[in-house]
Amino acid sequence: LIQSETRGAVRLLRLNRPDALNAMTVPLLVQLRQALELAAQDATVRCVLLTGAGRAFSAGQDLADPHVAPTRAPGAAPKDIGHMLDQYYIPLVLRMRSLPVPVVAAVNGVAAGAGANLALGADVVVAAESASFVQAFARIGLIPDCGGTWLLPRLVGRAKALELALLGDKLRAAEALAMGLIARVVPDVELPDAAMAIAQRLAGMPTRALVETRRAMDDALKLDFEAALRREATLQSQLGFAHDYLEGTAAFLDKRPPTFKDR
Ligand code: LHQ
Repeated sequence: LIQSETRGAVRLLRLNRPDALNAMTVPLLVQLRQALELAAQDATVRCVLLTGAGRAFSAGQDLADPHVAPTRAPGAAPKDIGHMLDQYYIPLVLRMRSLPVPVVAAVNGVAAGAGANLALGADVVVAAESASFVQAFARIGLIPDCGGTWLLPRLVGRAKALELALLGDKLRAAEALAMGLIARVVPDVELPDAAMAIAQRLAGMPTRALVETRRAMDDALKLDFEAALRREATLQSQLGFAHDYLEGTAAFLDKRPPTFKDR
Protein backbone atom coordinates (compact mmCIF):
# COMPACT_ATOMS: atom_id res chain seq x y z
CA LEU A 1 0.00 0.00 0.00
CA ILE A 2 3.06 2.20 0.34
CA GLN A 3 5.81 1.94 -2.27
CA SER A 4 9.14 2.96 -0.88
CA GLU A 5 12.18 3.81 -3.02
CA THR A 6 15.47 5.36 -2.09
CA ARG A 7 17.20 7.70 -4.53
CA GLY A 8 20.40 8.98 -3.06
CA ALA A 9 19.44 10.60 0.23
CA VAL A 10 15.76 10.96 -0.75
CA ARG A 11 13.17 8.46 0.46
CA LEU A 12 10.28 8.43 -2.02
CA LEU A 13 7.02 7.17 -0.50
CA ARG A 14 4.12 6.54 -2.87
CA LEU A 15 0.57 5.95 -1.67
CA ASN A 16 -0.32 2.89 -3.67
CA ARG A 17 -4.03 2.08 -3.93
CA PRO A 18 -4.49 3.65 -7.35
CA ASP A 19 -7.77 1.82 -8.12
CA ALA A 20 -9.35 3.55 -5.08
CA LEU A 21 -7.67 6.93 -5.75
CA ASN A 22 -5.31 6.07 -2.86
CA ALA A 23 -8.18 6.40 -0.40
CA MET A 24 -6.85 5.70 3.07
CA THR A 25 -7.61 2.53 4.96
CA VAL A 26 -6.26 1.45 8.32
CA PRO A 27 -3.54 -0.76 6.77
CA LEU A 28 -2.46 2.09 4.46
CA LEU A 29 -2.30 4.55 7.38
CA VAL A 30 -0.31 2.07 9.47
CA GLN A 31 2.11 1.35 6.63
CA LEU A 32 2.62 5.04 5.89
CA ARG A 33 3.41 5.74 9.51
CA GLN A 34 5.84 2.83 9.57
CA ALA A 35 7.50 4.08 6.39
CA LEU A 36 7.93 7.55 7.93
CA GLU A 37 9.38 5.98 11.06
CA LEU A 38 11.88 3.98 8.99
CA ALA A 39 12.90 7.15 7.16
CA ALA A 40 13.26 9.00 10.46
CA GLN A 41 15.52 6.31 11.85
CA ASP A 42 17.69 5.87 8.75
CA ALA A 43 20.59 8.30 9.03
CA THR A 44 21.20 8.10 5.27
CA VAL A 45 17.76 9.60 4.52
CA ARG A 46 17.84 13.41 4.37
CA CYS A 47 14.49 14.17 2.72
CA VAL A 48 11.14 12.42 2.29
CA LEU A 49 9.11 12.84 -0.89
CA LEU A 50 5.45 11.85 -0.65
CA THR A 51 3.30 11.25 -3.72
CA GLY A 52 0.45 9.11 -5.05
CA ALA A 53 0.32 6.28 -7.60
CA GLY A 54 -2.06 6.66 -10.53
CA ARG A 55 -4.32 9.63 -11.22
CA ALA A 56 -4.85 10.85 -7.64
CA PHE A 57 -2.73 11.91 -4.70
CA SER A 58 -5.37 10.63 -2.26
CA ALA A 59 -9.16 10.80 -1.99
CA GLY A 60 -8.82 10.92 1.81
CA GLN A 61 -10.38 8.47 4.20
CA ASP A 62 -11.83 5.44 2.39
CA LEU A 63 -15.51 6.00 3.06
CA ALA A 64 -16.30 2.36 2.37
CA ASP A 65 -13.95 1.22 5.16
CA PRO A 66 -15.98 -0.54 7.86
CA HIS A 67 -14.04 1.40 10.52
CA VAL A 68 -15.79 4.61 9.51
CA ALA A 69 -18.75 3.80 7.28
CA PRO A 70 -21.92 4.32 9.32
CA THR A 71 -23.82 1.10 9.82
CA ARG A 72 -27.12 1.57 8.03
CA ALA A 73 -28.93 -1.27 9.77
CA PRO A 74 -31.66 0.08 12.05
CA GLY A 75 -30.62 0.06 15.70
CA ALA A 76 -26.91 -0.46 14.91
CA ALA A 77 -24.54 1.38 17.26
CA PRO A 78 -22.95 4.47 15.65
CA LYS A 79 -19.20 4.38 15.13
CA ASP A 80 -16.81 6.75 16.86
CA ILE A 81 -14.87 8.11 13.91
CA GLY A 82 -12.92 10.42 16.22
CA HIS A 83 -11.30 7.28 17.55
CA MET A 84 -9.99 6.64 14.04
CA LEU A 85 -8.34 10.06 14.12
CA ASP A 86 -6.87 9.49 17.59
CA GLN A 87 -5.55 6.08 16.74
CA TYR A 88 -4.32 6.41 13.17
CA TYR A 89 -4.40 9.90 11.66
CA ILE A 90 -3.08 12.03 14.50
CA PRO A 91 0.05 9.91 15.13
CA LEU A 92 0.70 9.86 11.38
CA VAL A 93 0.35 13.62 10.92
CA LEU A 94 2.39 14.36 14.06
CA ARG A 95 5.13 12.01 12.86
CA MET A 96 5.27 13.76 9.52
CA ARG A 97 5.31 17.24 11.06
CA SER A 98 8.11 16.28 13.45
CA LEU A 99 10.18 14.25 11.01
CA PRO A 100 13.91 14.96 11.43
CA VAL A 101 14.17 15.62 7.68
CA PRO A 102 12.19 17.91 5.36
CA VAL A 103 9.07 16.52 3.70
CA VAL A 104 8.09 17.37 0.12
CA ALA A 105 4.61 16.52 -1.18
CA ALA A 106 4.27 15.97 -4.92
CA VAL A 107 0.55 16.26 -5.52
CA ASN A 108 0.00 14.37 -8.74
CA GLY A 109 -3.80 14.54 -8.93
CA VAL A 110 -6.79 15.11 -6.71
CA ALA A 111 -6.10 15.45 -2.98
CA ALA A 112 -9.35 15.34 -1.01
CA GLY A 113 -10.26 15.38 2.66
CA ALA A 114 -7.56 13.89 4.83
CA GLY A 115 -5.51 13.39 1.65
CA ALA A 116 -5.51 17.14 1.00
CA ASN A 117 -4.57 18.07 4.53
CA LEU A 118 -1.85 15.45 4.74
CA ALA A 119 -0.29 16.97 1.62
CA LEU A 120 -0.72 20.53 2.92
CA GLY A 121 1.10 19.58 6.11
CA ALA A 122 4.31 18.87 4.18
CA ASP A 123 7.13 21.40 4.24
CA VAL A 124 7.12 22.08 0.50
CA VAL A 125 4.05 21.27 -1.59
CA VAL A 126 4.48 20.97 -5.36
CA ALA A 127 1.50 20.14 -7.53
CA ALA A 128 0.93 19.06 -11.10
CA GLU A 129 -1.13 21.47 -13.21
CA SER A 130 -4.01 19.00 -13.28
CA ALA A 131 -3.93 18.39 -9.51
CA SER A 132 -6.69 19.72 -7.29
CA PHE A 133 -7.50 20.14 -3.61
CA VAL A 134 -10.91 19.41 -2.09
CA GLN A 135 -11.92 20.07 1.51
CA ALA A 136 -14.54 17.36 1.11
CA PHE A 137 -15.47 17.17 4.79
CA ALA A 138 -18.53 19.43 5.05
CA ARG A 139 -20.14 17.63 2.11
CA ILE A 140 -20.38 14.53 4.29
CA GLY A 141 -21.22 16.33 7.50
CA LEU A 142 -17.73 16.61 8.99
CA ILE A 143 -15.14 19.29 9.73
CA PRO A 144 -11.63 19.50 8.25
CA ASP A 145 -9.29 17.18 10.12
CA CYS A 146 -5.64 16.12 9.85
CA GLY A 147 -4.75 19.69 10.81
CA GLY A 148 -7.03 21.42 8.30
CA THR A 149 -8.53 23.81 10.85
CA TRP A 150 -5.02 24.85 11.88
CA LEU A 151 -3.32 24.85 8.50
CA LEU A 152 -5.91 26.45 6.25
CA PRO A 153 -6.37 29.80 8.05
CA ARG A 154 -2.62 30.08 8.48
CA LEU A 155 -1.90 29.32 4.85
CA VAL A 156 -4.61 31.37 3.16
CA GLY A 157 -6.31 33.48 5.86
CA ARG A 158 -9.73 33.06 7.42
CA ALA A 159 -11.83 34.21 4.50
CA LYS A 160 -10.41 31.75 1.97
CA ALA A 161 -10.02 29.00 4.59
CA LEU A 162 -13.70 29.13 5.43
CA GLU A 163 -14.71 29.39 1.79
CA LEU A 164 -12.70 26.25 1.00
CA ALA A 165 -13.92 24.34 4.05
CA LEU A 166 -17.59 25.31 3.89
CA LEU A 167 -18.22 25.08 0.15
CA GLY A 168 -15.86 22.16 -0.39
CA ASP A 169 -15.30 23.04 -4.03
CA LYS A 170 -12.51 21.48 -6.03
CA LEU A 171 -9.64 23.98 -6.09
CA ARG A 172 -7.36 23.76 -9.10
CA ALA A 173 -3.60 23.76 -8.54
CA ALA A 174 -3.14 27.19 -10.16
CA GLU A 175 -5.71 28.75 -7.80
CA ALA A 176 -4.13 26.98 -4.82
CA LEU A 177 -0.81 28.51 -5.84
CA ALA A 178 -2.30 31.97 -6.33
CA MET A 179 -3.80 31.97 -2.82
CA GLY A 180 -0.62 30.72 -1.18
CA LEU A 181 -1.93 27.28 -0.23
CA ILE A 182 0.95 25.51 -2.01
CA ALA A 183 4.45 26.44 -3.09
CA ARG A 184 4.74 25.53 -6.76
CA VAL A 185 2.85 24.19 -9.79
CA VAL A 186 4.54 22.41 -12.69
CA PRO A 187 3.30 20.79 -15.91
CA ASP A 188 2.02 17.24 -15.26
CA VAL A 189 4.83 15.45 -17.10
CA GLU A 190 7.43 17.40 -15.18
CA LEU A 191 6.09 16.71 -11.67
CA PRO A 192 8.10 13.60 -10.77
CA ASP A 193 11.43 15.12 -11.83
CA ALA A 194 10.67 18.60 -10.51
CA ALA A 195 9.60 17.28 -7.10
CA MET A 196 12.59 14.93 -6.97
CA ALA A 197 14.92 17.80 -7.85
CA ILE A 198 13.56 19.87 -4.95
CA ALA A 199 13.88 16.85 -2.64
CA GLN A 200 17.46 16.21 -3.79
CA ARG A 201 18.35 19.86 -3.23
CA LEU A 202 16.88 19.77 0.27
CA ALA A 203 18.68 16.48 0.94
CA GLY A 204 21.99 18.19 0.20
CA MET A 205 21.28 21.04 2.59
CA PRO A 206 21.92 21.26 6.34
CA THR A 207 19.08 19.00 7.47
CA ARG A 208 19.08 20.08 11.06
CA ALA A 209 18.81 23.75 10.15
CA LEU A 210 15.89 23.00 7.82
CA VAL A 211 14.03 21.06 10.49
CA GLU A 212 14.69 23.74 13.11
CA THR A 213 13.37 26.32 10.63
CA ARG A 214 10.12 24.40 10.36
CA ARG A 215 9.93 24.10 14.11
CA ALA A 216 10.77 27.74 14.75
CA MET A 217 8.10 28.90 12.31
CA ASP A 218 5.44 26.67 13.87
CA ASP A 219 6.46 27.81 17.36
CA ALA A 220 6.52 31.47 16.33
CA LEU A 221 2.80 31.28 15.63
CA LYS A 222 2.29 30.87 19.37
CA LEU A 223 4.72 33.63 20.37
CA ASP A 224 4.79 37.40 20.34
CA PHE A 225 7.45 39.11 18.22
CA GLU A 226 10.04 39.54 20.92
CA ALA A 227 9.63 35.97 22.14
CA ALA A 228 10.09 34.77 18.57
CA LEU A 229 13.31 36.81 18.31
CA ARG A 230 14.59 35.22 21.51
CA ARG A 231 13.62 31.73 20.38
CA GLU A 232 15.53 32.32 17.13
CA ALA A 233 18.57 33.27 19.18
CA THR A 234 18.33 30.11 21.29
CA LEU A 235 18.05 27.86 18.25
CA GLN A 236 20.78 29.81 16.46
CA SER A 237 23.09 29.24 19.44
CA GLN A 238 22.56 25.51 19.20
CA LEU A 239 23.08 25.46 15.44
CA GLY A 240 26.16 27.63 15.84
CA PHE A 241 27.81 24.88 17.89
CA ALA A 242 26.96 22.21 15.29
CA HIS A 243 29.09 20.79 12.49
CA ASP A 244 27.05 22.14 9.61
CA TYR A 245 27.58 25.79 10.53
CA LEU A 246 31.31 25.25 10.68
CA GLU A 247 31.20 23.39 7.38
CA GLY A 248 28.86 25.89 5.71
CA THR A 249 30.96 28.91 6.60
CA ALA A 250 34.26 27.13 5.84
CA ALA A 251 32.98 25.99 2.44
CA PHE A 252 31.78 29.51 1.66
CA LEU A 253 35.11 31.07 2.56
CA ASP A 254 37.06 28.32 0.73
CA LYS A 255 34.79 28.71 -2.33
CA ARG A 256 34.00 24.97 -2.42
CA PRO A 257 30.72 23.02 -2.15
CA PRO A 258 29.81 22.12 1.46
CA THR A 259 29.24 18.60 2.77
CA PHE A 260 26.60 18.72 5.47
CA LYS A 261 26.06 15.88 7.89
CA ASP A 262 24.09 17.02 10.95
CA ARG A 263 20.66 15.46 11.29
C1 LHQ B 1 -13.72 6.62 -3.01
C2 LHQ B 1 -13.31 7.75 -2.29
C3 LHQ B 1 -13.24 7.68 -0.88
C4 LHQ B 1 -13.99 5.49 -1.05
C5 LHQ B 1 -13.29 8.23 -4.36
N1 LHQ B 1 -13.60 6.51 -0.30
N2 LHQ B 1 -14.06 5.51 -2.38
C6 LHQ B 1 -11.09 10.78 8.80
C7 LHQ B 1 -11.43 9.82 9.77
C8 LHQ B 1 -12.69 9.34 9.99
C9 LHQ B 1 -13.74 9.51 9.31
C10 LHQ B 1 -13.93 10.23 8.19
O1 LHQ B 1 -13.07 11.13 7.65
C11 LHQ B 1 -11.81 11.34 7.85
C12 LHQ B 1 -11.17 12.30 6.98
C13 LHQ B 1 -11.59 12.34 5.57
O2 LHQ B 1 -10.77 12.20 4.72
S1 LHQ B 1 -13.23 12.67 5.25
C14 LHQ B 1 -13.23 12.96 3.51
C15 LHQ B 1 -13.19 11.67 2.71
N3 LHQ B 1 -13.08 11.95 1.31
C16 LHQ B 1 -14.09 12.39 0.55
O3 LHQ B 1 -15.17 12.69 1.00
C17 LHQ B 1 -13.81 12.49 -0.92
C18 LHQ B 1 -14.77 11.61 -1.70
N4 LHQ B 1 -14.40 11.57 -3.10
C19 LHQ B 1 -14.65 12.56 -3.96
O4 LHQ B 1 -15.18 13.59 -3.63
C20 LHQ B 1 -14.23 12.33 -5.37
O5 LHQ B 1 -14.14 10.95 -5.60
C21 LHQ B 1 -12.87 12.99 -5.71
C22 LHQ B 1 -13.03 14.51 -5.71
C23 LHQ B 1 -11.78 12.57 -4.73
C24 LHQ B 1 -12.42 12.52 -7.11
O6 LHQ B 1 -13.45 12.73 -8.02
P1 LHQ B 1 -13.39 12.07 -9.46
O7 LHQ B 1 -12.05 12.33 -10.06
O8 LHQ B 1 -14.60 12.52 -10.20
O9 LHQ B 1 -13.46 10.49 -9.21
P2 LHQ B 1 -14.73 9.61 -8.75
O10 LHQ B 1 -15.58 10.38 -7.81
O11 LHQ B 1 -15.39 9.05 -9.96
O12 LHQ B 1 -14.03 8.44 -7.92
C25 LHQ B 1 -13.43 7.30 -8.55
C26 LHQ B 1 -13.72 6.09 -7.71
O13 LHQ B 1 -13.09 6.22 -6.44
C27 LHQ B 1 -15.21 5.98 -7.42
O14 LHQ B 1 -15.52 4.60 -7.35
P3 LHQ B 1 -16.16 3.83 -8.61
O15 LHQ B 1 -16.35 2.43 -8.11
O16 LHQ B 1 -17.44 4.55 -8.92
O17 LHQ B 1 -15.15 3.96 -9.70
C28 LHQ B 1 -15.35 6.58 -6.06
O18 LHQ B 1 -16.46 6.13 -5.35
C29 LHQ B 1 -14.07 6.12 -5.39
N5 LHQ B 1 -13.69 6.98 -4.30
N6 LHQ B 1 -13.05 8.72 -3.17
N7 LHQ B 1 -12.83 8.69 -0.13
